[in-house]
Amino acid sequence: MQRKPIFAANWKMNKGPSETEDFGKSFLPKVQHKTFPSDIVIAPPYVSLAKASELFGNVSSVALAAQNCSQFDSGAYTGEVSPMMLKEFYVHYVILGHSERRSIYGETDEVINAKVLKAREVNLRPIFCIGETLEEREGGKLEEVLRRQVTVGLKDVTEKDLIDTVIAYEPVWAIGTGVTASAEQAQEAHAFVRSLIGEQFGADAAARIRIQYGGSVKPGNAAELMACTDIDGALIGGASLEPSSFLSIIENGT
Ligand code: G2H
Repeated sequence: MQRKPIFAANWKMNKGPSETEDFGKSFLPKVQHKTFPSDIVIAPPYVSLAKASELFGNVSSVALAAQNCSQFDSGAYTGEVSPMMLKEFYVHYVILGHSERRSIYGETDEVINAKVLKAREVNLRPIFCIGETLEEREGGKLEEVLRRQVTVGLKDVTEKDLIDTVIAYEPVWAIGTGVTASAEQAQEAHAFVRSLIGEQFGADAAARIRIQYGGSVKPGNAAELMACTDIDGALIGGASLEPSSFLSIIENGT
């Protein structure tokens, strides 16, 4: 099964509107009027989405993502942003369940599941993040953790909605640390996640779903990781902040 790779820049809490504009000025000429064999996604902070949609809204090779969304439609939820609000900024994807949301903001598998379902109600495509801590891996709990995150996080998702979802496997010990999972470690985890999707949604869904790798992806390691059978692109933090570095990862990994 041929799956289109997807490279997504997760800027985290970096780049307000003016820095987003600077990035756009440098990145746009490199991607405008070009077709790529992969999907390219940029996830700026909420406050930079208006600027990003102004810059990239008409660029067919680039889609926008939000880094989070509420599990509710509207109402008394101070500080929150609903999936419907994001649609006004030409946002097509939303990162959900990132380990920083899980560990710093206490998001549980159940909350992440509610967000996935709410995002799908308005056709946003979740980039659904999973991954184990070093302690869990060393304690022999890798498969148990991934199984729980996938089973609960994707509960009640239909097969059709699942195909519009991207999974990002991000081992927590590799995030922002400069330590990358080896290609063997990453491939092994990706194959296991694909088998979990097979159990929960069937063989066709397992063959079609895209599973990105995330965790210290750089221009120098992208090719080796992306050559693995079950790795379909990357979710990139630090190395996506520089236009040339993000583009090198896309080019080296495709
Ligand atoms: C993992 C990744 C992007 P980085 O969080 O989601 O960040 O590439 O900086 O490890």
